[in-house]
Amino acid sequence: MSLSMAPHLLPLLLLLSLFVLASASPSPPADEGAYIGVNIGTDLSDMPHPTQVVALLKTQQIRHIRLYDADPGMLIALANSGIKVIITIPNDQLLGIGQSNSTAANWVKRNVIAHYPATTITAISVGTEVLTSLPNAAPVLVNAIKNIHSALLSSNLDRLIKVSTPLSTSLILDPFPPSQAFFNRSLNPVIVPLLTFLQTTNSFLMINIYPYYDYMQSNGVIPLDYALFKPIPPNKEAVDANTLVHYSNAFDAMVDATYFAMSFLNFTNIPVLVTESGWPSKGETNEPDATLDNANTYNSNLIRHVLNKTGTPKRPGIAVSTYIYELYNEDKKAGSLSEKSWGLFNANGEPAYVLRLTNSGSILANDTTNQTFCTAREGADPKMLQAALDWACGPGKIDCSPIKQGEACYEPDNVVAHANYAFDTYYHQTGNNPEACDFNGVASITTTDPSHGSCVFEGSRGNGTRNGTSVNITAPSANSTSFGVGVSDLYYSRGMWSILTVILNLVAFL
Ligand SMILES: *[C@@H]1O[C@H](CO)[C@@H](O)[C@H](O)[C@H]1NC(C)=O
Ligand SMILES: *[C@@H]1O[C@H](CO)[C@@H](O)[C@H](O)[C@H]1NC(C)=O
Ligand SMILES: *[C@@H]1O[C@H](CO)[C@@H](O)[C@H](O)[C@H]1NC(C)=O
Ligand SMILES: *[C@@H]1O[C@H](CO)[C@@H](O)[C@H](O)[C@H]1NC(C)=O
Ligand SMILES: *[C@@H]1O[C@H](CO)[C@@H](O)[C@H](O)[C@H]1NC(C)=O
Ligand SMILES: *[C@@H]1O[C@H](CO)[C@@H](O)[C@H](O)[C@H]1NC(C)=O
Ligand SMILES: *[C@@H]1O[C@H](CO)[C@@H](O)[C@H](O)[C@H]1NC(C)=O
Ligand SMILES: *[C@@H]1O[C@H](CO)[C@@H](O)[C@H](O)[C@H]1NC(C)=O
Ligand SMILES: *[C@@H]1O[C@H](CO)[C@@H](O)[C@H](O)[C@H]1NC(C)=O
Ligand SMILES: CC(=O)N[C@H]1CO[C@H](CO)[C@@H](O)[C@@H]1O
Repeated sequence: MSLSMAPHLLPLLLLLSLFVLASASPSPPADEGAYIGVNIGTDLSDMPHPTQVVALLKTQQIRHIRLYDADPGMLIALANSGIKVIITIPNDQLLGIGQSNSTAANWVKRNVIAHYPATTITAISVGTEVLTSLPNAAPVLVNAIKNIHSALLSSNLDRLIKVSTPLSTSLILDPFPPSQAFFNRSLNPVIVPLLTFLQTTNSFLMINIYPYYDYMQSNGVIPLDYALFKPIPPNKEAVDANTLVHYSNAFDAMVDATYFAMSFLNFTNIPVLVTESGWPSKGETNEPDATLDNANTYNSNLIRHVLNKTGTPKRPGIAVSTYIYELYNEDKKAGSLSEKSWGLFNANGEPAYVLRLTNSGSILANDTTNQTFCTAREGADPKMLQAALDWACGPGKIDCSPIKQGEACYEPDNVVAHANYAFDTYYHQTGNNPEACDFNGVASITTTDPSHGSCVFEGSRGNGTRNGTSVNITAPSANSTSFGVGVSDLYYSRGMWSILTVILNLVAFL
């Protein structure tokens, strides 16, 4: 069972975002199906400014986020970004809201009405794992939910903004086999009215699923590969003896356990939204499975699994959208090293690891995919470099104006630096075709970003995300349509990084 301690206690934010250009299209890409979101915790010693957080979300094409509060700075920064946000009522405000309609109405006025619809708030999470982390608040939980809903209702927002509350899977007893799972019966006085509310308002059950903890606490009963969605031999699959369904991963088994626990109480049509899931990338010596490789494997597989819309064995094809825990590593978080290490990114916007997401759509795919550059081979003959440079800027038809005198990539003024720029631009124009990075043997592919100062190379994340604290990329979104078709063409033909470069240049220019 997952611990209710650990990663869920801090205030977190979730963000979804559209890449700047996407705001030029009439509507965001289909969110009707399954999507991946990201939680945003803020317990960092150098928490980026909200505008930088939003810039990171945009470059990463993260379009759904969850916040652990309703921070006005974040909600303002998210305005007009198209990013869909779940905001949270912190546990310590539940009592007041549960006891008073007017407190609830004020909360909605201050944190929702003040920002909506510029900021696309899609749901309100009333508390976080209240039944496990603040059991004393259990008696007011459903009241708080209803009061918030009735405040939305009186503003006609109840159909647009869902209300729910994230549960810990530790409330589900006997989760395996899933067909025998049930909610801790002593909580039925809260769970039943909660499910009734979710059903009548077409909302979803929010649940936090942590195969990492299940695995850690299973004393070897749960195989690591099963927790990590790795392929396992059929004879190692977990079989539900009642349904004869085979489970090849812990995540699906827990989602099905959640469905069964609900149907045990006769609720059969409430969708499940996984509000947290993830894997830590670092840990203490007694947390040997909190590694970069396992975190990468879990999150890469989770993203592919969710976006593949396979559903689960009990509900095949039914979307189980999931919010990854979490955007940033949180160095100030209390607890062991693993508690601080759930992030996909460091505070400076560098990916903690390079997700393996080839061919799984756009989210996170291109930014945390291993970046490559094409530069002059070390020790290459300067005359051959000059010839290759002349070719690239001539018959090669790349834009060499940035290496002209006075331009961003002119310094350092030597043939190696200029060839680096020209080779890399050519290489990216061919869609990173390795064969394009040859130039008679004087060029080679590298993963080291040669960008420097305001000279941003093709394929570079640029300052905006390489150093997530240094650039505000908010200006272009307001005027994105003015980029028009030309930019979109560029976008599709040359990949998003060249666009980012264009935007960065534009921002610098403005
Ligand atoms: C208070 O909220 C509840 C729902 O939580 C609603 O049924 C009731 O009518 C509200 N009362 C007032 C005075 O608005
Ligand atoms: C069920 O919930 C009650 C009340 O929160 C708690 O005291 C009890 O330990 C829980 N049972 C299990 C098996 O977790
Ligand atoms: C669920 O429905 C069945 C059949 O209508 C009924 O026998 C059972 O008592 C119900 N269970 C609960 C928990 O309401
Ligand atoms: C994706 O779905 C197809 C069928 O819908 C399935 O065969 C395949 O194994 C799934 N892939 C992943 C990674 O879940
Ligand atoms: C990127 O790929 C290169 C070459 O395949 C590899 O050496 C490097 O470790 C990778 N970088 C990361 C951060 O995974
Ligand atoms: C990129 O960052 C470097 C150092 O952090 C800075 O000198 C340079 O001006 C920045 N370039 C842009 C385009 O912001
Ligand atoms: C990022 O940029 C900020 C402001 O320019 C600077 O203070 C900080 O040291 C930079 N961080 C890194 C990791 O380069
Ligand atoms: C980013 O924008 C915010 C708000 O407009 C501003 O307070 C902050 O100083 C800006 N940061 C940089 C590095 O320009
Ligand atoms: C951005 O758009 C506004 C109106 O939507 C316009 O007034 C302004 O001039 C535009 N700015 C640029 C740089 O195009
Ligand atoms: C959104 C986006 O730029 N996606 C691209 C990510 O990279 C793959 C492979 O390079 C492209 O095919 C996608 O178009």
